[in-house]
Amino acid sequence: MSLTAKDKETVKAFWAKVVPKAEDIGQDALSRMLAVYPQTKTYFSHWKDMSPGSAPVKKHGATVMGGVADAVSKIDDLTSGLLNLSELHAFTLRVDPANFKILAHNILVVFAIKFPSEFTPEVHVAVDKFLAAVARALSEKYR
Ligand code: HNI
Repeated sequence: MSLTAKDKETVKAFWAKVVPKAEDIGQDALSRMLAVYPQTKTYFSHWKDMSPGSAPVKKHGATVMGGVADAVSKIDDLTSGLLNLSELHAFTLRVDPANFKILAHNILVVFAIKFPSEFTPEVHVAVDKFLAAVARALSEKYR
């Protein structure tokens, strides 16, 4: 399902609230992904410590949220905007694209926890569509 103009505005407005907490959200989402979907741990076996709140989890959580922030700025053309990142995950990192949906789910869960009043059903729908579109764009180079 593609994002309507209204969805895009909703995502951008919500993102303004996310930005100050992005690092926190990133590490929580990543920690949850690794704990609840342990098959995702295979990609991070080079880290010294994969436990929740560890230095690499914090750092990579911030990196991933930086990637999502970049995607917000490219919301009108995610496919070409995320082509380089897709190429990296497909050819260099060899991440199974099923994992993009798993991370998106964990990001949504953390949004719901951190923003209990702002994360309305309307925001939920728009952000869910956006993260699904990001996952699709990241999967582009796998074809
Ligand atoms: Ni992902 C590196 C963004 C999902 C495994 N990832 C990055 C980088 C960005 C990024 C940005 C740093 C790129 C660089 O160095 O130039 N990743 C994103 C985004 C999503 C995502 C926006 C989805 C929303 N990545 C995933 C998933 C996995 C994943 C689901 C595996 C389960 N990513 C990696 C790995 C690296 C990585 C592995 C390299 C990390 C490292 O420490 O070497």
